Amino acid sequence: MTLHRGLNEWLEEVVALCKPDAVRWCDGSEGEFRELCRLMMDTGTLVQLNPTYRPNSYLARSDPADTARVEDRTFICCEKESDAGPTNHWEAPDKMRARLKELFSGCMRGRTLYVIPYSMGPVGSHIAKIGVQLTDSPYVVANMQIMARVGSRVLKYLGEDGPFVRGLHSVGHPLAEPRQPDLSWPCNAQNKYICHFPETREILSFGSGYGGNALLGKKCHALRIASAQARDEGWLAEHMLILKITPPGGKAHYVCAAFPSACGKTNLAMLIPTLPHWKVECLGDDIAWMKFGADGRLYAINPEAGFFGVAPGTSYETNYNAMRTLDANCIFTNCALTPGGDVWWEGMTEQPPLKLVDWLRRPWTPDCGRTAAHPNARFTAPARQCPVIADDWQDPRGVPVSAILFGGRRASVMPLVNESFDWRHGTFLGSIMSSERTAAATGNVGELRFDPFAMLPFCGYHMGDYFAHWLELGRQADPAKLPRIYYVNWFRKNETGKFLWPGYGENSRVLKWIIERCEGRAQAVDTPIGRLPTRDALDVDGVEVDPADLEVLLNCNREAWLKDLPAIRKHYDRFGARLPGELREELEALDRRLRERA
Ligand code: GTP
Ligand code: SPV
Ligand code: MN
Repeated sequence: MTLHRGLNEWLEEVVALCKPDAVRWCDGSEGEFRELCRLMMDTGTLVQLNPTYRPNSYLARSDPADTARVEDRTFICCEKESDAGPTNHWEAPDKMRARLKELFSGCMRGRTLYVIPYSMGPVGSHIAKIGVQLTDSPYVVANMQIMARVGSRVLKYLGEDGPFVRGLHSVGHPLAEPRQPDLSWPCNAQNKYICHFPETREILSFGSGYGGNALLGKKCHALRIASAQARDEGWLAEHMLILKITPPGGKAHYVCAAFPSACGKTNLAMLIPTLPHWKVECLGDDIAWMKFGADGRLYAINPEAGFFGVAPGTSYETNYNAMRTLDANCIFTNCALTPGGDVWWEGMTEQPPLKLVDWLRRPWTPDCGRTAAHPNARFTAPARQCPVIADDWQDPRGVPVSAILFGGRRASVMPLVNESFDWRHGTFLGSIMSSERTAAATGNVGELRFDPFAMLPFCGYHMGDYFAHWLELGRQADPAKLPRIYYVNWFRKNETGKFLWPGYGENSRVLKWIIERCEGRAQAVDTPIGRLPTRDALDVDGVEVDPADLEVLLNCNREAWLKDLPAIRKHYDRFGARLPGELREELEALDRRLRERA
């Protein structure tokens, strides 16, 4: 219960519309988590994993029609269509509200409506924000408990009139009386709507119970709504990990990195350096909110409290720290189940188990020709359990950022690492990011698309205005105090499709060069595309890379870049008059430099 009038009135309206059987205020306690998990075991939503292996951990298996974010069902509903821009689906707020009103009408019959007050960021931090999600999904409640700071303490902080983002969510599957048995994963696959009203800071999500569609604090609030708020208030809400890196005997630096979904944020955030005496610690793996401090530097917080990470490919070899984070108190979704009652996914062990139950609850053997886990199978894990969580990960002041990395999956063209000439050029590099699509969203895996700043599916307003916002913040800041901007690519391949760079822990070599650049200690060569490491500046001592491959990785390939320019021009043309002139100038300057004689 709360004395917050705005919240009470909104709740009353929603109850009248959705007609739940009961309302429950979530307190965020451990008892509540266990109680809801027991409830979900009764409905078949969860199975408890063998507590000998993973105490207090559960496996959920979703409806096969509800396994990832649905970008084509995601809408930005601002008053003017032109404000949503060419990269978002738009609908007029009134029209969308009317349509949703019909869908939400009676949609919670037979269910409990849960009230989840949550804070994105440490409660009380000047960078943090409050939201309240109303949902009929206990799975969402349990996941939100891990992913955000949830419950009574947030409500108390909100007081009687504090501002909050309103999020209404329903799986869209009412239970007709009397006592219709529930499905193990109720959803409404034919009628998914993930709708954002950035002007009124509201989210309405219907029909899906999965990940970013349903855990509204994450992509819907912390990126789509927050990006619009950040533009209005002069800060940044970004799809970025935050890590802390300490050179041997040196001073710690903080680095943020924006890679598209399933392109390596969780892995980089928890990396174990292969370089001796370098230390990497984790502050966040998916989202960063950044504000300028009184000293003129850019400070970042991780608004989340947990990791909703890609399971396939995660192993003790590739990401030991993630594996250890998963030891207890986790929810796994769409992974396979072993006969001993533990989870498994592709890549977890070198040899698959001889027998499994796959994510579709069918018997599975290694020769059956299907994957056992869904490619977008995920774990939900408390960040505090990460063995390398930085001691200052919850510092309400945030941490000062030394460098920002952009990157994606590019089999060709993009070198291993490239330093921008300055903030404006860095903004240019972010704006032309492209990456092969992954299983994190429904669509064609492998298809190359532009994904500026890894924000294509997450920017809550016109992408051209978003570029302008980045440029504007750079103009207002002291250039000497701005983070340096880099473009990295761990995914370069040879003709046979093999990765040229070993990646994972070896990426510490690239981080080392970046930190040494920030400290003015490492060499670079100017090329048409930016500053690349000189051959001796990148520490490749002991790494297994063919010298010829290294040449490719550290080379500015003028012909390949020139071939890419028409696509970049077309990409820019989409933004029309709202593409900042500076970026067009950057593109023409790049074109000129590429054509100059070497
Ligand atoms: P979201 O949670 O969807 O935002 O994804 P993410 O950016 O956190 O991606 P994640 O770290 O989970 O990595 C996704 C996939 O990329 C996994 O299958 C990893 O094994 C693979 N991957 C991560 N880092 C590297 C790398 O350095 N090299 C290669 N080749 N693959 C990598
Ligand atoms: C992503 O797709 O970038 C994710 C997973 O982090 S989800 O929460 O589903 O958006
Ligand atoms: Mn993500």
